Amino acid sequence: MVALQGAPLAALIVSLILQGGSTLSVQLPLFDQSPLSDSKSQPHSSSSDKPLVDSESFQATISGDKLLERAQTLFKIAERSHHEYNRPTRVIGSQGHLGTLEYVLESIKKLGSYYNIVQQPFPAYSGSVFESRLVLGDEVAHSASAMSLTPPTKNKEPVHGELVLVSNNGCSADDYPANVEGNIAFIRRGTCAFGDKSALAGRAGAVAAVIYNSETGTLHGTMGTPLADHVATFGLDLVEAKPVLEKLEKGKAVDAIAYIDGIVQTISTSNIVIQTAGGDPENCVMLGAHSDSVAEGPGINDDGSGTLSLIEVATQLTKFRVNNCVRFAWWSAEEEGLLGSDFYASTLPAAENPKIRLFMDYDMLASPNFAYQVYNATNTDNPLGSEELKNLYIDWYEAHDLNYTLIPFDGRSDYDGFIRAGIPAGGIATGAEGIKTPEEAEQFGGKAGDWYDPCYHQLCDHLGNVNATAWELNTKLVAHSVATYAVSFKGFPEREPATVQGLSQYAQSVKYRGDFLFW
Ligand code: DTR
Ligand code: ZN
Ligand code: ZN
Repeated sequence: MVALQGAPLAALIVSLILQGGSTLSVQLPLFDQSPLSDSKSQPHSSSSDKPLVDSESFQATISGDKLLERAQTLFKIAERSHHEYNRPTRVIGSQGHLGTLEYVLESIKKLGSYYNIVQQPFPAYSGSVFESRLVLGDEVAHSASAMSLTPPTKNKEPVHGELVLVSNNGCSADDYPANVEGNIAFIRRGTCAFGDKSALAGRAGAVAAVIYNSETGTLHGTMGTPLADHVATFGLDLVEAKPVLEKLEKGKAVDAIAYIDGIVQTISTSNIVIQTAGGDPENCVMLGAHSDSVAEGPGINDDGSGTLSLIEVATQLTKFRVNNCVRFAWWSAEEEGLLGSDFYASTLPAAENPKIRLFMDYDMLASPNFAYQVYNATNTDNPLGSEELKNLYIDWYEAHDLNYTLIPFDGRSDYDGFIRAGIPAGGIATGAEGIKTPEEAEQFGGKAGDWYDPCYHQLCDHLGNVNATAWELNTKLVAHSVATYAVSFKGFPEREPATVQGLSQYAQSVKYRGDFLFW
């Protein structure tokens, strides 16, 4: 699970959770940057001296002030990126993100032997598009958007060619006519991923690809994992595509110029996963938040809030004993397309997968114009148990006389890889770029017509961008979710083997990879 490579400046003895749940201490390289600070592990009294965790006492340990104090530390960490990015950020590869990982590790190491810690490295990709333009005939295509993780055009210069209409949805090599070679493929959205279409176009010799939308709206897509065959690829709005399409269908020629200047970098980053030394290792409740932000800002709400809630919950849990094991994860590269959680879930050994009874996602818990949102996971469309988890959140909000709304469970955060791996999942959030309705303003307060998080993916996602009430309250709910399953899975369905039909149904209904469409 952990690749031990490189010549680390800082090597630490970290307990490794082995596949079977046993533990081993190894020299685990951590960062090539500065050695971690010198905190001494606090020896903890044996777990058997402690009271069994109960939800009420555990929730009582959660304090909003402590969360806000941690947020100040996190913002200072984000500021370490200043010299490279001219702004605070915790994007993968930045000092701000490395500092975040260091902060998570340091905070957990202080808790002594209560947890075993694993750092799971994986290759992530980060793309930047500096400039792009698409000209169709004589017109600049204003809706054209270079896909995330697209390669640039050849030599980062404009390429010229005829637009060549690809048959069907361009998901098979046969759909690409011979004259795609040296020209620009014009492909309809649908059936397969944008990255697959781009690779097929590349293999057919296209110099660029344009994928036009099959429904209304702009097409901001991602290529997914970069492949050698990918060519520079744009998404295009249907309204702008239609006149071009009509000409091509009538056999008329349409010239195009495509230009993308950008880079795709491979960055080695890592997930951090910790597990209680106590509790039944065959039955784990797992929860996660993402440690990275977008490049545009420090990500204090997204997902500093979830990251810090998990640190605080993990810290307070050490006052108690657990019956079932509790596993926390801080995912990396969520913002690049859920890469860390996807890597973890898709590489779980077959014997390990069933030990995770459920996964709970905590991404954006403190939006300033918040709504209490619960992912609308069901047992019909998702692995059995997802609905019981949804009901746990609903019951808690109802018991506290609070309103909540159900939001689509559509692959926009780190639960996605778990559902694909057949593991029940769900979670709560407080809203991103969506607009608060007048009804929601009545239910939750705040401002109708504004985004739930007006600073979503922006520089202003800083210390002023959290609602302390929502954050503390939701962190208590995180504690409740942990306490409930750490005590017992009574009434919670046994894990079922994932059905191929169920998984393909989910895969077909989910079009997002994090913040981007991917098919
Ligand atoms: N992927 C998250 C934001 C996010 C999670 N779920 C939703 C639902 C609707 C909009 C946004 C989100 C991020 O890290 O940006
Ligand atoms: Zn985000
Ligand atoms: Zn997020």
